[in-house]
Parts: sequence; C-alpha cells; structure tokens
Amino acid sequence: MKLIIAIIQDEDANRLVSELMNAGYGVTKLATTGGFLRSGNTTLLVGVEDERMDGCLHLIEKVCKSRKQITTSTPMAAGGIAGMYAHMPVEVTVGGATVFVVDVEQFHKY
Ligand code: 2BA
Repeated sequence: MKLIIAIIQDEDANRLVSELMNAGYGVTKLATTGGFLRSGNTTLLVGVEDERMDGCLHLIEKVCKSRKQITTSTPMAAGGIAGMYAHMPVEVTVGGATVFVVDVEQFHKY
C-alpha cells in the first residue's frame, strides 16, 4: 500500500477530490500553506493499494494545472540585502502538483 501526498492549488482541489472520490479512492483534504509564497494551498492524502496508484497519479496529473503567480513577499524580498528587493515583483510558476509517494508499513481502521 502507498500513501500519496499531493500538494495542489486550491483552485484544483474540489474537482480533484470529486474525481478521486468518483473513482473510488479515499481522500483526506488538508488546508496548507506554501513556505515560499506564504499563501494557501491544499494537501491531499490518498491511501491506495499498489495496483491503484498509477490511476490516482494519472487523475492528479490530469486535473492539476500549472499557473503563474506574481509575489512580492518572498523570503528574499523580506530579508534580502538591506531590503534591496523589498518591492520587486517576482513571477513564479506554481504546480500543477507536488506529489510524494510513501510506502505504508501498516494500515488500520478501528
Ligand atoms: P510554495 O512553497 O509557496 O512555492 C510556490 C512556488 O514558488 C513553487 O511552486 C515554485 O515555483 C516557487 N518556489 C518555491 N521555492 C522557491 C525558491 N526557493 N526560489 C524560487 N522559487 C521558488 P511548486 O514547486 O509547484 O510548489 C508548490 C507548493 O508545493 C509549494 O508552495 C510548497 O507548498 C509545496 N512544495 C514544493 N516542493 C516541496 C518540497 N520539496 N517539500 C514540501 N513541499 C513542497
């Protein structure tokens, strides 16, 4: 069994949860915050049998889009050389999805 941890953008979360549930996956949705942008994102936990992992990854890849975001509140902007870059906008491409696949040693439901 695997635990899939997928960090995705809020905009994609509802659709991805629906698609995963419709396909019979169990999903837990967490409200999370990205360390770089310091803005909200969504983390999904999906426990899957090994043979269903590829199907789950395929849905994540299908639904999650990459988007450009402009930020002025990066760590560099906040703490850079004498605040030199404090108000310089920085464009970053976020997502589609950052996915970790972890082996599950044990799985219990009580
Ligand atoms: P954030 O940390 O808010 O990062 C948002 C986007 O900012 C990143 O998109 C990346 O394009 C850019 N970025 C991040 N760190 C940067 C840096 N030091 N310099 C320049 N640009 C930087 P993604 O790579 O698609 O990541 C989206 C979100 O996924 C991240 O939000 C974070 O919450 C999570 N994430 C990404 N890599 C991770 C990792 N290795 N471990 C844990 N979480 C991760």
